[in-house]
Amino acid sequence: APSPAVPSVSERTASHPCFTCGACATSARLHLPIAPMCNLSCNYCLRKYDCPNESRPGVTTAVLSPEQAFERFIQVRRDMPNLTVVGIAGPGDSLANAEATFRTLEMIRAEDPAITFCMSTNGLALPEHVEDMKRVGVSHATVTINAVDPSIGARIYRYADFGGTRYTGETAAALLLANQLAGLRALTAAGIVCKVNTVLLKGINDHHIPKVVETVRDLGAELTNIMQLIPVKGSAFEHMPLVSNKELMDMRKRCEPTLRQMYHCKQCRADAVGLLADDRSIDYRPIKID
Ligand code: CLF
Ligand code: SF4
Repeated sequence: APSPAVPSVSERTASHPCFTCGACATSARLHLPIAPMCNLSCNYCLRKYDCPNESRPGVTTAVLSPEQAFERFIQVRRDMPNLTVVGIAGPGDSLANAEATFRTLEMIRAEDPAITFCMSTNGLALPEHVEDMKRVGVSHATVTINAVDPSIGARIYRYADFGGTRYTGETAAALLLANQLAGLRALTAAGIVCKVNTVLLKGINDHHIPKVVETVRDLGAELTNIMQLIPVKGSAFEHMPLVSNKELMDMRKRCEPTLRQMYHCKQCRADAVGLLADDRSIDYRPIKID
């Protein structure tokens, strides 16, 4: 029997609801919440919520095993003929849970060569995993980069766990940055289409974001997604000043001549299902009793 048509990378981009604005009203994505742990500590994060780098902080997400995630994929593909993308976006970091992430993607890839794989990461563990991403057929990736200067990064990150050691301060920020930039370069060299998410932090990186956008453009990123901070109660940035929609739009417009900007991000949950503007995850989450 002929195998199902495997789309080219540009066809995958055209049907990816985050990378192509025109696809977001028609193409659905499925986030599989299989990645609970994190190797980084961002000041705007409180680990009991979804990773705010990619996901809206909400109620605690039920974490799935790779087998449960595979079952959910089969179920959602049956329910949604317009499903084009499977994404791994937390609730922690996809690569701080590399075993679960790649086992899940391997199982799905064996079943479906056509579905597009998308991964989101803080980038700390990226250089050591680009080969794995290629092997399972990840075509799209998001790296969250909030600063390209360790003295600014030191105000955003509390610590970074790498190679069995916990780093803090500018050492942590410099290590994170080196891995993010090397990882991004390796991804784009491998033909993986990359987006960079940046959280706009008033008084911390607002003046610096154009530099971030230039830097990631030079490493081959296709677009940047400058996002609002959603202050999480109990996090170190709980009382950070809010960024207005106008301030956010002004920053995106200012960066648009440097690199294509994303304007339609919904700051999705780690278990989001369906169209970006119509999250159906409630239909798939187990009923919570507490
Ligand atoms: Fe998910 Fe992210 Fe892939 Fe999209 S979401 S891993 S790139 S498939 Fe999209 Fe949601 Fe915004 Fe992310 S709207 S939070 S940008
Ligand atoms: Fe939290 Fe995400 Fe940062 Fe990890 S990468 S500390 S989950 S915001």
